[in-house]
Amino acid sequence: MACAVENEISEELKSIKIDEKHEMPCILVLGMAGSGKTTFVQRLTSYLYSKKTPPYVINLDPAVHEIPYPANIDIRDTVDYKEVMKQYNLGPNGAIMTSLNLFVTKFDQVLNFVENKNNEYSSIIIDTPGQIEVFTWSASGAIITESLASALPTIIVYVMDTARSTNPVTFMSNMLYACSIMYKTKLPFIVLLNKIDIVDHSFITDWMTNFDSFQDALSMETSYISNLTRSMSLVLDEFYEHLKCVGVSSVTGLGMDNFMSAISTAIIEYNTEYKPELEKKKVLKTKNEDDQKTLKSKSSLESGFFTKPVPPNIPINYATSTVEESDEENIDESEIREEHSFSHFLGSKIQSS
Ligand SMILES: Nc1nc2c(ncn2[C@@H]2O[C@H](COP(=O)(O)OP(=O)(O)OP(=O)(O)O)[C@@H](O)[C@H]2O)c(=O)[nH]1
Ligand SMILES: [Mg+2]
Repeated sequence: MACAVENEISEELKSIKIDEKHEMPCILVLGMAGSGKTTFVQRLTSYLYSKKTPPYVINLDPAVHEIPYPANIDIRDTVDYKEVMKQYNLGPNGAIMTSLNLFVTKFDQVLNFVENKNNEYSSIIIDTPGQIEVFTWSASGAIITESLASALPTIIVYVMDTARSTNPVTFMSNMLYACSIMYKTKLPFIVLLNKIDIVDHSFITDWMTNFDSFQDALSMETSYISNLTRSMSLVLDEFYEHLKCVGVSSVTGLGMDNFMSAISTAIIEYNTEYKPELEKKKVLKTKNEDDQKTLKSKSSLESGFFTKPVPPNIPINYATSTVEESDEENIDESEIREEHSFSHFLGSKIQSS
């Protein structure tokens, strides 16, 4: 059965590669520090190689010491993180952010390069820095995500440490983070419940589908946080409904077939839901830009039409003040004339009465 599924997935990946209409999907791996992003990228890379559908791998973590997979593009080849720390006098997080900012200035070249590889690779996998907020809440992270999403079917894979989520309050805080990233990126989203070789992820699936079971787990908690968590679980109910969760062990490779099926569904989702939205946005953006341009040219035309011509060979400041002064003189003269005629009118009225 597993073998049949594997063959089906591998055929699916081949068709993604061969069919010109299909662009290779971009899998953006995000997650809390130590959740297993890098190990998962390594696992996925070797899985795809074993299916003869090699991926194009990009490392965006400038601070990583060693990477256990062959990276086609490595941020460390472009930016020296330690040098950034020294030269800009920054701490570790500031240096990661600055390194990303420096790298993003070249990202259009990376994108061009990647797009040209469409026929050679099955997908793009991107590993991100451990300090998740540095990527998800920085301008460079947003630029990278948006430019990828507007060019290729981009899917966010949020890696969660299952073994560290057995506490319902910890699980809830992690889910809230996932939720915030999903709403921020507005892209197809997969929650990867990693490290299932340590703890099976069925308890999380249960919590997400069965409200009572989550309440039972929470009953052990006595702090005020448990009440908040209870309310939050009700709020997140709708979020859970549309969420794809897959249990994987990046160390043993367990659950990789399910992950690939989730990716196939996410690609369809991107093409049917997200792409039309993105295209609508693009059209609206170009329309706004065009409107802005015509408005600018119209206003410059109008201002040109109503501006009094500047006499030649006279400095602009001087010319303008002359025009204004002569205007004032005109107003004064006409006002004086009006005053005269009004007092004349009043005088004649008084005389006649
Ligand atoms: N048992 C087990 N350990 C795992 C699994 N995935 C990752 N690990 C371990 O978790 C630790 C962190 O893994 P990394 O892949 O470095 O995690 P990361 O998210 O890339 O870490 P940062 O980039 O520093 O945020 C390592 O010791 C891994 O061996 C897994 O599926 N099972
Ligand atoms: Mg890592």
